[in-house]
Amino acid sequence: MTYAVFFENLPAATAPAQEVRITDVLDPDLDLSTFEMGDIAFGNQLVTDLVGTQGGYVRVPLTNGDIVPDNANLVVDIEVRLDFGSRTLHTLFRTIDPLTNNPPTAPLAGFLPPNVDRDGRGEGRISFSVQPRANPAHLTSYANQAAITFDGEQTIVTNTWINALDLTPPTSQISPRHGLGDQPIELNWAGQDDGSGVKDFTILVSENGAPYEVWLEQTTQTSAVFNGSPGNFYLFYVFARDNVGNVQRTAADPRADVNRDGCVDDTDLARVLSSFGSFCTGCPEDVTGDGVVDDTDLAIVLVSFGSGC
Ligand SMILES: [Ca+2]
Ligand SMILES: [Ca+2]
Ligand SMILES: [Ca+2]
Ligand SMILES: [Ca+2]
Repeated sequence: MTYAVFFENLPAATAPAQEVRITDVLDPDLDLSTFEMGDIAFGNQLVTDLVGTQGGYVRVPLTNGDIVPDNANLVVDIEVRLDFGSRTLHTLFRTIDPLTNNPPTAPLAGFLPPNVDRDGRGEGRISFSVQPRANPAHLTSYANQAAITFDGEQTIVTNTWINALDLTPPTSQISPRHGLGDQPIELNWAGQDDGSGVKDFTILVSENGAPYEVWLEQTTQTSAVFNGSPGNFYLFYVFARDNVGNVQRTAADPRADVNRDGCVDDTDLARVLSSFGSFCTGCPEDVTGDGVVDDTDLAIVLVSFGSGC
């Protein structure tokens, strides 16, 4: 995960900022050993010296003397330190007069001028990346919030940015699951997702027991009317996708997944065997939908055995 913390010396400020301090306590679910600094920027300067490190120090000559006349020959010292014990990233920008190694005495000297016209001259950022701990649990969340202090004044906290892991696919159902093409078939479907939420659905249809084909792909609709051909028999199947791309488990030939759990296994086989020879209309054990549970249905389950599991 990559984070950036932005800061700005407000356009209404009366003087450039000489010192900016940023602290950021990193979420307990992050693996600090994977921490790496990214680039640092302020005004028109891009500082890449600390990229890939876990901290360090860099001295950057100020180049904004035309905007801030008092800045001639000044530098900004940037120090980044990751305290593993408190899980805190400390970043300090300090304007320094290299002749004295102290902050400049001119009151209008400083590395970050007021962000006049919002043109970027008074903006800065730090960036870093850090990875989640290994094998995170579903719904683990990663919260980040930084605190920024200008010239020892009041501390401003940023918005809290939250990322959450969604590791499980959604589920969905369609009704009815079968119908005759003699009249339009009104279909309704719905889905549930634990995490990011259902994004869309794909609806499959099987005509007269043939393998399923896509009817509606990745639709956000939850109902539609299917117009078939008179005398033909149709089976319907839905699977859903969530907002981070987890797709509901689906057998390669969904006809064979009698109990609709996404996997063709001995449960499905047992249901076909226990109904073997019986007549039914639209029962899931009648895989082909021809009204009888027979060896054709059994063969489809056997050929698909293990699919989606
Ligand atoms: Ca957390
Ligand atoms: Ca999910
Ligand atoms: Ca199954
Ligand atoms: Ca059949």
